[in-house]
Amino acid sequence: MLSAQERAQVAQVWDLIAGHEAPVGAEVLLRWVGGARGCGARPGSRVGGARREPLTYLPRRLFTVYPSTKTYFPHLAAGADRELLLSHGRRMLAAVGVAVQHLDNLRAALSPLADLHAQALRVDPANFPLLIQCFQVVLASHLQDEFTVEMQAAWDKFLTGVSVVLTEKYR
Ligand code: ZNH
Repeated sequence: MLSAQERAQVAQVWDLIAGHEAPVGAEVLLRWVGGARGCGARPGSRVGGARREPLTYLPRRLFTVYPSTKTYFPHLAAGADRELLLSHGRRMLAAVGVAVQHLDNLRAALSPLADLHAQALRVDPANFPLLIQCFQVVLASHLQDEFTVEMQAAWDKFLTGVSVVLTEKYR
């Protein structure tokens, strides 16, 4: 499904965020309000690195832009429990990392996660494009010019492929 060039672009972007799964993943859901201590801002890191500080945080991500998505995360959406938000962010992005390593084999690699979303969580598939969009906004806001239009296109296609797998076991 992805061309060789698209695969390379997906891998390049992953290399830039790998190691920051928790803050990046949490920020896809809810952007923390605050300065250097906000999600994703670790001095010296590529994501929110020194060059780009201070970051001005706007609380505008999935839960803010698409409030209906909060219904799935009653324990997280208020943003009160930052550790919980980071831990879900880490798990979500770890799964994306697994997908990056298994581009040829997404269906098998994500099969247990597909069962979970279809059978236990029953997340309406319409929510996936919303999360994908917020994911790209987070990447663009942190990586800025490093996140080229080609990378965005590749990443969009990749995340759409992940979503297809995660939503195809619904009955
Ligand atoms: Zn999800 C969970 C991933 C989308 C909702 N997730 C989850 C997890 C993971 C994920 C890894 C964990 C699991 C375990 O623990 O075992 N997701 C994911 C991905 C994606 C997603 C990769 C895409 C791309 N989700 C989604 C959406 C939604 C969701 C769109 C809605 C809106 N999830 C969810 C929930 C959960 C999950 C609700 C549970 C949480 C808790 O538990 O806390």
